[in-house]
Amino acid sequence: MKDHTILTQPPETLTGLSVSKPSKIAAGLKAVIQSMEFAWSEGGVGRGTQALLKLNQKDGFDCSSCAWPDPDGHRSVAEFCENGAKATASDADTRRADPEFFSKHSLAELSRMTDRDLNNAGRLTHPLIRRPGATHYAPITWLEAFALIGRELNALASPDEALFYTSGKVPNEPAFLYQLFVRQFGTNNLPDCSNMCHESSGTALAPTLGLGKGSTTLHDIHEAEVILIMGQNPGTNHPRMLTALQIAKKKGAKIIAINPLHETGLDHFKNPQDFMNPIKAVGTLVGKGTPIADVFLQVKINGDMAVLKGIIKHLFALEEKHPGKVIDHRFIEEFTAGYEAFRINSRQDSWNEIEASSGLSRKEIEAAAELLAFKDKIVTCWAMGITQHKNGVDTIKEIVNMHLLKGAIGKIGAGTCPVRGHSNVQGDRTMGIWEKPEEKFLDALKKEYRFEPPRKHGLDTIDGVKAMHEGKLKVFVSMGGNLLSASSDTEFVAEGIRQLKLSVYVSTKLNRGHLTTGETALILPCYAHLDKDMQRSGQQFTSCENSMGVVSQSKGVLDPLEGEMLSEVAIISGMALATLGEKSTVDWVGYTENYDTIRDSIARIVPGFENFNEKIRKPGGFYLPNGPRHRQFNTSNGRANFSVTQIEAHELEKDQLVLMTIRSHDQFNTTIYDYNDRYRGVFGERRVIFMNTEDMAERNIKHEQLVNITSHFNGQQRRIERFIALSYDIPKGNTAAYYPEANPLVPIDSVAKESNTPTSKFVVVSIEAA
Ligand SMILES: Nc1nc2c(c(=O)[nH]1)N[C@H]1C(S)=C(S)[C@@H](COP(=O)(O)OP(=O)(O)OC[C@H]3O[C@@H](n4cnc5c(=O)[nH]c(N)nc54)[C@H](O)[C@@H]3O)O[C@H]1N2
Ligand SMILES: Nc1nc2c(c(=O)[nH]1)N[C@H]1C(S)=C(S)[C@@H](COP(=O)(O)OP(=O)(O)OC[C@H]3O[C@@H](n4cnc5c(=O)[nH]c(N)nc54)[C@H](O)[C@@H]3O)O[C@H]1N2
Ligand SMILES: [Mo]
Repeated sequence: MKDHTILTQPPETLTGLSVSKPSKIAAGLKAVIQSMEFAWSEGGVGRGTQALLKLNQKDGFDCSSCAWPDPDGHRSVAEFCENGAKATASDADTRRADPEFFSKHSLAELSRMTDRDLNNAGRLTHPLIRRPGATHYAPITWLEAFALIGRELNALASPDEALFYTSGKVPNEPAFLYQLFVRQFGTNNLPDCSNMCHESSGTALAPTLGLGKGSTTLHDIHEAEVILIMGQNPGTNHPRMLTALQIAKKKGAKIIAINPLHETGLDHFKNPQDFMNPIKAVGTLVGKGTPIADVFLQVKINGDMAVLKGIIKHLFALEEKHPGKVIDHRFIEEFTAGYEAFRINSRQDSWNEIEASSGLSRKEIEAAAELLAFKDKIVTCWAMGITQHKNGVDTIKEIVNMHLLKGAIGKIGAGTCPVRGHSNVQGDRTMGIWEKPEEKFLDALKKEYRFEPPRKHGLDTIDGVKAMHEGKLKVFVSMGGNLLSASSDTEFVAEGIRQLKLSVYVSTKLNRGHLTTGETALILPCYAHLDKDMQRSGQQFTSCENSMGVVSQSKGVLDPLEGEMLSEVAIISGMALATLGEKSTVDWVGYTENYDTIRDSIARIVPGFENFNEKIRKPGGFYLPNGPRHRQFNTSNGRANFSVTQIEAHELEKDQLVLMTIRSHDQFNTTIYDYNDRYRGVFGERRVIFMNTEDMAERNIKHEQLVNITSHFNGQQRRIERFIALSYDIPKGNTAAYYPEANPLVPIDSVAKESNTPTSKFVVVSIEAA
């Protein structure tokens, strides 16, 4: 008898682990070889190389991997990294997940494939429908698909019964049209992946510095004297950042890395781009590479607040010894508010508490503070190891406190640098993808399009999932992404999605999220960044905003595979026309025929985009306005605000450990390219849990033994089984496993204060032999 259940998680079969010592050097020759192998195997030699040569070039397309900026001036021939090459190869795939493929495999069968095999099915080529009760996806015409969406949306009792999710690869032009469609339909239910990602950064930066984005440019990183890298694994997730760090190091910068793991890229780096340059190639890829971190603080998970408090405490102490040399009193006086309360609060923290919470010695923390004490060109970079915590917002406010104390903001070589994830996640927010839009933005929409936008705030990702679970939502539309696997609490999400009347996925490639569906489901295939987008007025380009607020062009270079894919702009316009019909005041057809007309509208609505069409045609694009960069703090009191924060106390029971869910080297979020976490020395397997050797001994668990993991939250338990325990250099009491395999453990209610971001880096678990 065939099993017709649709699995919501990857199959539990083990794929063949082999382990070696973690790598000491990031990138280097191996990275070059890996890039080429991926490009040639999936895209074919011609297509793969053609695409790679245009990746991140001024006349090319924006890498759909991370949001690290491209250099403003000269760009190397190979302006990409190994992982950008994997993402490109995956999009350039010549394999086709076409209707024939779907006729051969039921949803239940597909759900038994690994995530890698689902991605390897190839590019989605035709619109597909899963009709109520059907076992398979079947083809449907675009017209029928749009009409169905229109019918279901218009049948809702309220527009708030629909949820419109966005993943951060969607470029500015489609993102703008998407939010416009959704708001004309009548709701602000516009959650995005940012809610699970850097939401804590925006939430902390807006009230303190007056802008929910970072303040540094690439040039600032090059010019910095000290760079802190907190809760980030650049070697894997932002490899081109290592090039910037290498430049800074060569100019004498000191680097402080704060991480529970000795991540390879934080240690040594060999620039693979040197390999592409024949003069530099000789001798650069052999040898040790550039050492990166000068001080490495192997902090306990969530010990960062304590580290920052320790650093600040020591800065105050050094200021007493060297009055006027450590703290920038002039800056504080002229630009900030709340200093006194902050200063008094900073005195409260005892070294005992700081050491206990951080797992570090006072001496180690003081050594870091001493690197900072007499410098003011300081940049702090951070990512998910900081944001995905209950107190993520406060920890970022403490980072801001440190910068304000040193006057290390709004000058060359200094600033805050939240390192973003998806290539256009920052731009999507700028374009209005936000469940809590600003009134000013809505007013501008109203003026341009003569309609009354909804003012009531909508649902973010976690509240959206909860509303689904409560049966309050009927339609779910997903512009890219994979909410099922990316959200916390996989089973909880699945239960919600199954109650929907209609789920719609606009996607480039097949993922597990397409398999757990509402009563009816649609997959709508779209172009990727690298596909040529031909419309009535000729080839179109779009634009993306990188992590440092630079907006640049992205123009596809490959002929799309044979099939019926449409651009995201065309798909959104199709949905809007079918749903809004005559009611809409927007020229959806005109917008689709020529994206310049979308940009003309954006130019009238979004500050910083004036003369958009002209500026975007300049090679390299343009910078968006950034107050903090110029010491203009657009907060409620017009000043940069110090905050009063506390160290978070975590009460764990005796046998409990803390689990962080992290990315391996061979994945992009829920897209799994392969099974090798090369830098950490883990090959062939993702169902692993990294453990401290003493914690293993206490539990009688041997290296490579199978274990079951249970998470604990408010008396609830969640469980995943058959993971391989690996003895690894990680602080005692801490463990790590890969996202998304470990997501069923993350409790839906365990979220960061204020930002509502899942605490994906702090899951309380117990572990026992399987
Ligand atoms: N190749 C590749 N590139 C990517 C992605 C990808 O999946 N693959 N994803 C993209 C996206 S959307 C994002 S948001 C970024 C994510 O980029 P990262 O934030 O670098 O990704 P994570 O793997 O989540 O790693 C978090 C890092 O924080 C550390 N960490 C965990 N908890 C703590 C803590 O409490 N304190 C400190 N100090 N460190 C901690 C972990 O050891 C790990 O090194 O990367 C983007 N780029
Ligand atoms: N436990 C745990 N959970 C996490 C995290 C964690 O660290 N730990 N990280 C969180 C973070 S930082 C993020 S950003 C989220 C990511 O959450 P999502 O953004 O929802 O997930 P992705 O895996 O990036 O989405 C991949 C899918 O997007 C589609 N896609 C790719 N390119 C395009 C495109 O150009 N256009 C369109 N329309 N579709 C495209 C493809 O179909 C692909 O399968 O996950 C979060 N979840
Ligand atoms: Mo992210």
